[in-house]
Amino acid sequence: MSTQDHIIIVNQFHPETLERLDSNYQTHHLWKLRHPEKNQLLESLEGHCRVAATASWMCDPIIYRLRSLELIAAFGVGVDGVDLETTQNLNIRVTNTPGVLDDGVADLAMALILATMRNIVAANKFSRDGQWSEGPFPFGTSMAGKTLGIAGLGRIGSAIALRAEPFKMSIAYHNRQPRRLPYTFCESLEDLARISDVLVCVLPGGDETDNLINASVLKELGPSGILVNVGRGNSIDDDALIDSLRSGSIKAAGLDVYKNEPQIPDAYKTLDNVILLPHIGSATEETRRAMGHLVLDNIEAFLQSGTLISEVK
Ligand code: NAP
Ligand code: 8YV
Repeated sequence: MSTQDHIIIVNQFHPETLERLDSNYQTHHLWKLRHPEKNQLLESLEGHCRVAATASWMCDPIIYRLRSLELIAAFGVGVDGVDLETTQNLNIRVTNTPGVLDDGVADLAMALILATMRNIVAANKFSRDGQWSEGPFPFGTSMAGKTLGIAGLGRIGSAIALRAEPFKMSIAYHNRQPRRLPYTFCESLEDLARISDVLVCVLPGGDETDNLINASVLKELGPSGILVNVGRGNSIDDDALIDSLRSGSIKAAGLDVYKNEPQIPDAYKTLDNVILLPHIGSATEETRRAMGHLVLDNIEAFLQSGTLISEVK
């Protein structure tokens, strides 16, 4: 391994991975600089820096100015932070971290499904506030016999389906293309919502998925329906979801992701029937470490042989 290779660290992501990058390469932390200094750094690296590492959900477009840049190694699977049209035009290759986070994100989706169906957060408060002595906690909803609809049945969606099966849930899904799986395929999100008791969104970010979970999908989900989002916040029409939760036209929601993170629309915080998590789907020690390994392995493979382990195509 060469410690002579220069790597731009675009932003702050996983501290342990950043430490490994710092010890393996000559790193340049772009995020620590102000704008004029960023330009100076890029000029000084021109011609002898080929690699940048970034969080997958955000990047700094200034790096596209570095003409010698050949690889952006992203920490995360959803590369909505990287401008893939620009990287393609500039012949910059992009890697992400697929697969290694499926279990972590699927576990969190199950936690949100259970927490919303059994109203776990409110039950905890109920116990602590001494309300039990005044009467029993309201009943929740059983998972067995219910239908879990998965919007975006890819790697993570499949891991969620595998977990939901032993809970005796039936699985239905919507993708652009049906897959060879023993689950019910729905041509549209409305069709999926209509037959779902719980609708889990695992759609990727980007223009194509903007506001796909809208008022008409939520209407089909209906007053006993639950929405969980562990994909990207842009897929949800927030106004429509807030209206639906407020009016009871859906029962509850569990959200891990939002449009303008780390901002969460204040209206959600006024509602008792929504659980709000701070984008922690992949946030376990083990998962984040595995993501970091894949970032480093991609960079090392590229520098050694020009190959990549997980290239975004
Ligand atoms: P994946 O394997 O590519 O699965 C995405 C699925 O979505 C595919 O099956 C795809 O099927 C479907 N899809 C894509 N665009 C669609 C559209 N416009 N309409 C309907 N279906 C569409 O990706 P993954 O690894 O499961 O990751 C999914 C997303 O989860 C990531 O992109 C990221 O945004 C999010 N994520 C969140 C966390 C978290 O911490 N909460 C962690 C990791 C990832 P078709 O191609 O057939 O449409
Ligand atoms: C992380 C994610 O929160 O992989 C993704 O797409 O959203 C999450 O794993 C993020 O990548 C951390 O930088």
